[in-house]
Amino acid sequence: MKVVDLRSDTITKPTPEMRRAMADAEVGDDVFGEDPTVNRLEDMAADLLGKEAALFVSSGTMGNLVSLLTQCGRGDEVILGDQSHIFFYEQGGLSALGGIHPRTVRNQSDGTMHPDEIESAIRSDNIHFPRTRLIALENTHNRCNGNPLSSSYLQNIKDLAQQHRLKIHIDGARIFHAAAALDKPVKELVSMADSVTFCLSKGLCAPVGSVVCGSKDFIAKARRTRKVLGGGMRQAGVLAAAGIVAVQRMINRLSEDHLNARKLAEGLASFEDLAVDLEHVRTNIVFFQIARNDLTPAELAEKLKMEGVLLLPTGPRQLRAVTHYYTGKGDIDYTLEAFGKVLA
Ligand code: TLP
Repeated sequence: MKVVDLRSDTITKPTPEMRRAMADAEVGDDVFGEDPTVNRLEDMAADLLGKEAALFVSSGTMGNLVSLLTQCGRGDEVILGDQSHIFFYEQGGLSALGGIHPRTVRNQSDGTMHPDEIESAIRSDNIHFPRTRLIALENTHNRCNGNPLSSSYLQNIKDLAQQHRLKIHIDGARIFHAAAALDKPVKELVSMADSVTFCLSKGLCAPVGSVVCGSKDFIAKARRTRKVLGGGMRQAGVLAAAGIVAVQRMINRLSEDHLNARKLAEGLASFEDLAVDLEHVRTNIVFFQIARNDLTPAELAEKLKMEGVLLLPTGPRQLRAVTHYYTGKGDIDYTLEAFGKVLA
């Protein structure tokens, strides 16, 4: 049976070109800084994002953790969204491993945190309080409808951070999706960040890996943090080779995924039993709610699975669908037909 897997854009397997590049990759010991393919990927990534340097890491979670552990000390406080991936899905690694205190601010449905709410969360100099060190943003914002954060919003946060001498980290797991949706150069969306992580393995089809970018000094420190976390890889060029193809070939096509997501969202909205916030479907992530009481998300996902469509239940009434390289136009029609059968 044909299967359309919309659970995540992390499910994408490497393309034939990536597999060839992996097989042919020149490698060396990256802990000695001697893997030419890793070095090339890091140079390309730094260039692309307009930063001085970059560091290849195993995952988005490791990229965020390495960044926060490098920017903050024990007892420092990070302001971040209550729906952010770092807060929601990373086992509280920042406090478990770094002794960093998370201070959550409400995420609005577009993924922003209101600047006034951020400002009132910033600690004053008081012996009772932790020290606020950093604001962490997420762009696009996964749990907030995959919404991209605009340049003007990012500029406001930069001004706020400067005024209070705070650092900024961007979890840019899908930063190229944000750039495509906003039609802005990615450099503009990360220029205010002291550190930024982007993922090669979501949407861009590489099998493994993320890249952390920042100043030379920050990356030198981040390299030490990666090592203490056990993330010093050796002949990692076989992985970086796929990452290079991802950066060269996959970024310019992301709008196709956005169009497919839009088509899917509009199709889903036409079912009486489903509710979709169409205004917020701007990238490759579609959240929708079940508007009847006799069907749970797990039951709906199970029924759709029998029809060859895989989705992720994400809340008491909610499911998520994510489009990606392997979601063709025909697959959206196939998915909507499956919904038609299951909801009939
Ligand atoms: N997100 C995954 C799941 O963990 C939910 C997904 O399927 O969307 N930041 C953001 C914004 C992410 O969406 C993710 C992965 C990560 C970080 C973590 O990346 P990995 O899985 O590489 O550690």
